[in-house]
Amino acid sequence: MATDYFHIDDLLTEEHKLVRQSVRDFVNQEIKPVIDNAAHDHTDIPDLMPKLGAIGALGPYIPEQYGGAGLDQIAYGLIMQELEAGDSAVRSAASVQSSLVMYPIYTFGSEEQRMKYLPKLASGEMIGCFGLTEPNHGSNPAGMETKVVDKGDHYILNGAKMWITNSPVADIAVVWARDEEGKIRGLIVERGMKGFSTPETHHKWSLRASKTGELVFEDVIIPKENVLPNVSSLRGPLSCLNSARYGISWGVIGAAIDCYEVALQYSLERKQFGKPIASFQLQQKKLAEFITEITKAQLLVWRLGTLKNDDKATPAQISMAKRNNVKMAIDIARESRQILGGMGIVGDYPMMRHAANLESVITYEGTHDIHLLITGNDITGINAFE
Ligand code: TGC
Ligand code: FAD
Repeated sequence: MATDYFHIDDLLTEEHKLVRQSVRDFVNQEIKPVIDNAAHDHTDIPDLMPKLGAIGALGPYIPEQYGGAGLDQIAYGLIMQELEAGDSAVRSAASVQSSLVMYPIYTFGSEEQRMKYLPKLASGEMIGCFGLTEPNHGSNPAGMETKVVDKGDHYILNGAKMWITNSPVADIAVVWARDEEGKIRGLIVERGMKGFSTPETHHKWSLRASKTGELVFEDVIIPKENVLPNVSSLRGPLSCLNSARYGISWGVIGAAIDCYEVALQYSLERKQFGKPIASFQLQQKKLAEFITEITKAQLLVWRLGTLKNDDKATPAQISMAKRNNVKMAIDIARESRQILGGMGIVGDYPMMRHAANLESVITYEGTHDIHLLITGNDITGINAFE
């Protein structure tokens, strides 16, 4: 994968390029050869998390003292891009662990919590998941019903979360719940706690190489030391989403480039009417538009990354990038499949898999329409959610 029409590589450091190359090599060696079968059979990629840990893809921007790689936000984005060129399920695994589990423990956790969980999450020895969405509250997490009650020396947790990436395989879950005062609290729930179960969601037609499930809490006793001390409002979980949405806006460029490069190559080799199909204007229009949209998306995330490095990226800017880039990628996956004709529907080529995966990506971390309303709110000052 080398598509770089506007020489964005000139804006990268040597470290960025080295990180990108090592993740690209990993994806070519460990993911691409097995991903079609994993997606087809709805199975995990063996030892994915320790392998991601070994290449520094879990918590890349978490400081090294906690097991992270201490990299900047551009490096994080490049890692997500390369992983999603393999499959959105692989990027999902890395972004949930990094942005939705390690980030809140690092940002809102005590020093003891950081030391207890972050190194094992960074190495992939421990798998985490993030529970915000509920059966009755997806786009509107402020309505959450999961309840945590203070019992003096411990808390009791009741409720349910739904659509949780990696819940069936997670060792811990960062769970958001409302307390008696109506405040939103973050809790670390551990597998094995009595009353905690994680039923799997079956029959997905998207992200088939990723496990998705529920989190069910029936009078789960939560020790006080498992509560994140430095968060008490919706701002907490929503700030985790900023980090994950940022990663997605880079990641999907990887999926789009994978589709574009396969379609370009195929169009140069496949002959109809005595000529390569790349010589037909209609096919060139598609390919030219793909590279134009990919380039625009690359420039958007590069600038967003520099803003994020300076801690200046706003949630609304991140929403714009997530919405634009996911739509760009899903459109390219669908259109590029057509360039392959009948061959576009078989698993030897990645388009159908990417397109199906991107149906989840355009939905999770805030739907396409929710992100548009976030932009609308930002530019007009009028909240159209309610
Ligand atoms: P609103 O009243 O606007 O805000 C409540 C408080 O939160 C603050 N805030 C944010 N803070 C940080 N980052 C953000 N992005 C923030 N957005 C809002 C806000 O300033 C306020 O703070 P304060 O101190 O004044 O109280 O909240 P609202 O209830 O009107 O909702 C706003 C809305 C709709 C944008 C938000 O709820 C939303 O983003 N909804 C979408 C839900 C969502 O994205 N869920 C994702 C679940 S996780 C997931 O999908 C993981 S997939 C993982 C994978 O496999 O990769
Ligand atoms: P709803 O909120 O019911 O929305 C349905 C439709 O209504 C959407 O089109 C939406 O845009 C539209 N809509 C809603 N409100 C408005 C409005 N005000 N104005 C206009 N239109 C509106 N969640 C987690 O917490 N952790 C995870 O790890 C996680 N992983 C996921 C993995 C997968 C594969 C999937 C599919 C989802 C995952 N999610 C996760 C949940 C995801 O974040 C939600 O699906 C998403 O936020 C949308 O919520 P919903 O499905 O309840 O849809």
